[in-house]
Amino acid sequence: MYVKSNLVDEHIAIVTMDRSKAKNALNAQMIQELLEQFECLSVNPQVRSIVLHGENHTFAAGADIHEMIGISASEAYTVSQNVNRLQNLIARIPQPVIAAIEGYCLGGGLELALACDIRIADTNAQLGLPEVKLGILPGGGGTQRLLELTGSAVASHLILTGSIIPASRAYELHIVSEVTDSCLEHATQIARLISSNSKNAVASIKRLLNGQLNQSLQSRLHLESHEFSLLFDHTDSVEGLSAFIEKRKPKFPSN
Ligand code: CO8
Repeated sequence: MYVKSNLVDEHIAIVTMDRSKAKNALNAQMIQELLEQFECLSVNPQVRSIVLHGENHTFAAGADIHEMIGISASEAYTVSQNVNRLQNLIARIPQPVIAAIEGYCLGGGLELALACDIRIADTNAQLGLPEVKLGILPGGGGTQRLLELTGSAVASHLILTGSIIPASRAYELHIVSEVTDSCLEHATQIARLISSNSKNAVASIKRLLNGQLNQSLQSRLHLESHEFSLLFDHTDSVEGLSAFIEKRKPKFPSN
């Protein structure tokens, strides 16, 4: 078993990648186990937010290079598609996923983090897509997700050079939203904040923030109005709005 998950504060799932002897490099078994864990968490009504991190102060040093040597083009296509499936699953599940990035977060490891909703980096983190140095490319969504996140100047620079950058630079480039010296703790604190909000509103917001960028602004605004209006059919909005007027903490029925 390379992936385990435990629940803290009843509502926060901490998913741990643990293949320390290989710097948590993602092999086929680990990708399969991540798929199974996220499938399982997605239908667990108790779980309101998820933190993904790596054991031994390393997020993941990429795809397993040993497993990639000598594979055929069609096998490489399957690897890329499996990683896409995992990333689409992370985007589709109702709970926000926070990547807590310590140490190396390279290649497929960074590509996985890029699929998460929020990325927090430890001051010791080192991030990059060094695939070009191996004669390959970031085939786990990296070229497109980094491009979407940072624009083409930064994405081209990082992917074409294969440079590895420290957390502080990743923050400047908006690849991570915060840098801290207690990464897992801080990510769990963010998960706690999310879990205290309406589960229903959080799921709606996640749907809006994910996967809509290929549509026109007008259709995205239309979707926003649609999701916004649906929340008014739900008792969470009545409770949230009333609690503010009554100067008390809301008790969301969906939580
Ligand atoms: N794959 C397999 N094994 C690895 C990997 C890896 N990506 N990274 C580290 N390891 C292993 C090493 O082989 C070593 O094993 P052993 O002790 O048996 O020799 C062990 O982990 C410890 O590593 P090092 O001794 O090298 O430790 P250092 O602290 O000296 O260096 C580094 C750490 C800098 C992380 C170094 O190991 C390194 O450069 N690793 C490779 C980084 C890399 O190139 N990543 C990109 C891989 S390709 C990729 O991700 C393609 C993605 C596209 C498809 C998406 C699929 C998910």
